[in-house]
This record gives sequence, C-alpha cells and structure tokens, in this order.
Amino acid sequence: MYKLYNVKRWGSMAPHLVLEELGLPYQNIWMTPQQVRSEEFRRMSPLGFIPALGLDDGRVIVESMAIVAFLTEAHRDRKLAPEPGTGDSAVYLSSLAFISSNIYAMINLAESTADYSSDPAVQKQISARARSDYHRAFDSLDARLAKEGPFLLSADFSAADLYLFTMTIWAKPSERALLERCQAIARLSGHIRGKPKLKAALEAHGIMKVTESA
Ligand SMILES: N[C@@H](CCC(=O)N[C@@H](CS)C(=O)NCC(=O)O)C(=O)O
Repeated sequence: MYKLYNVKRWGSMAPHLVLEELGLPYQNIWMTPQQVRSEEFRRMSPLGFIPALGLDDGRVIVESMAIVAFLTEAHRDRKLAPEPGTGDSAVYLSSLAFISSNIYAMINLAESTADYSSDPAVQKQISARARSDYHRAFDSLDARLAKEGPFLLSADFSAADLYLFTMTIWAKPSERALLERCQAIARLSGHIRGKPKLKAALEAHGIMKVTESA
C-alpha cells in the first residue's frame, strides 16, 4: 500500500487529493514540521521536502509533480490523466511541469528570501520578482482555461487541475485575491471544492473554503 507523508496545507495536498480522487487505498502519515526536519525523514526525502510517497516495494519517491504523474499513470484505468504517449498526455505532462517550475518553485522562492540574502531590501526585491513571476504563470493558465477550459485538458478533468488548485491556496496576498482576478481558475476551484470524493481531504487541510489571507 502507498504511504503518503503529509503535512496540512503543504505540498502533499496535491498527491493527497489525487489519491482520494483515484479512490486508492493508502496509508496517510500526518507529519509535524519538526518530524519533517528530522534526520530520519531526510533518509527518505534527501532535502527534507514534503510530499514523499512510499511505494509497495519499500522505495520512497519525492517531487510532487513526479508523484502526481506516477499515480495517474500507474492507475490509468481510473482515467485521471490521458493515455501515456498521446498528444493529450504531452499537454498533461507539460502542464504539470509548468506548474511545478513556474508556480511552486516561485512561491517557495518568494517565501524563503532570507535564505538568499540577509539584506531586507534584497529580500523584498527577490520576493516581489518571484511573486510577479508566479502570478504571470497563474494568469497564463487562467487565459488558457478561459479559452479552452473548463479544465487544463479542455473537457477532461485531470490531476493537473488538482495540482493547479493546490497552488492557488498559497498565493499572496491571498487565494481570494487571485480568484477574483482569475475567474476561470476560480470556476475550476469551485468545481474541485464541490467534489464529494474530495471533501474529507479538503477539510483535513482546512481548504474547503477560499483562503482569505495567506
Ligand atoms: N520541488 C518540491 C518542493 C517541495 C516543497 O517545497 N515542500 C515544502 C512544503 S510546501 C517543504 O517540505 N518544506 C520543508 C520545510 O519547510 O521544512 C516538490 O515539488 O515536491
């Protein structure tokens, strides 16, 4: 059985929602930030990052994008992603990678500027640039959804939509402000929050309602 190393409102939200939407059995291991920062966890996740997914063979994989892509491919019969090797699958993988590098990584950068400079002015500058970069990426996905949606794969809901949704929770100044600007993403979020299968996981992360301030 899969083991999901999970922290409320952290990067494990996406794999958590994907596991629930796929309807798979898994062991959910809630972690505290202190446990995540322990030597023991680092033996599984070398940089001490959540999410991590334990596989049936005992190995543990990291990187949210890879975990999402792996789960939907391994359980392709559940149809939460296009058939591997097709054009739709190329768009799916491209969407996941786009979100991972242009949104997730930029959110992390905006929130960790003290790791890069001790100068508050420099920190502010890095944070502003990273924030503007991830909002540009949100805007581009919003425009795509408005034109080709309602989902990233047009008529077909996929795990890429869940991945995008989890990013919106962390947006600054708030998810609310992002959704007011990006109406097509707002419609997608509403769709996801209305899914009965996801209710328990959304409630567990405290994200059933739009986050008013980050
Ligand atoms: N590239 C990684 C990033 C994961 C990541 O940044 N996780 C954060 C939480 S959202 C984390 O575990 N931080 C460790 C800490 O704060 O100690 C992925 O996509 O999985």
